[in-house]
Order: sequence, then structure tokens, then C-alpha cells
Amino acid sequence: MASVYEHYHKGDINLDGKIEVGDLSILLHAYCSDNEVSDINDDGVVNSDDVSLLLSWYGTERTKY
Ligand SMILES: [Ca+2]
Ligand SMILES: [Ca+2]
Repeated sequence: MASVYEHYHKGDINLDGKIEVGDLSILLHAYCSDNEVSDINDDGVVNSDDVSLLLSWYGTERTKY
């Protein structure tokens, strides 16, 4: 799969086209795990770095990257 798709997929975890509370909720539930979908920056762990990345996109639409 193309990396642009992965990038889009990473931020919009629940795939509804927007970065919003649903994505944040999924990410926080996966906090400290190695959940691949919630590991936005791909460093192998879900932590504050991923949360801050998601928050930096919060409210934006991710229908296209
Ligand atoms: Ca979403
Ligand atoms: Ca991470």
C-alpha cells in the first residue's frame, strides 16, 4: 500500500474522513500498547508523541492527503 494512504490511515484511525474525538478516543484506549493503527509516528509504541501528532491534526479533514 502506498505510504500516502498509510499516512491518511494513521491520523484518521476510525476512517470517517476527519480527525476528531473518535480517533482520539481510540488512540487513548491504545495508549502504551503497540497497536499499529494508533501508532501514528510508527515508533512501535502508542504514547504522548502520537497524541500530540493527532492533536496537531485535530479538526482537519483527511479525505485526501
Ligand atoms: Ca476519524
Ligand atoms: Ca508512536
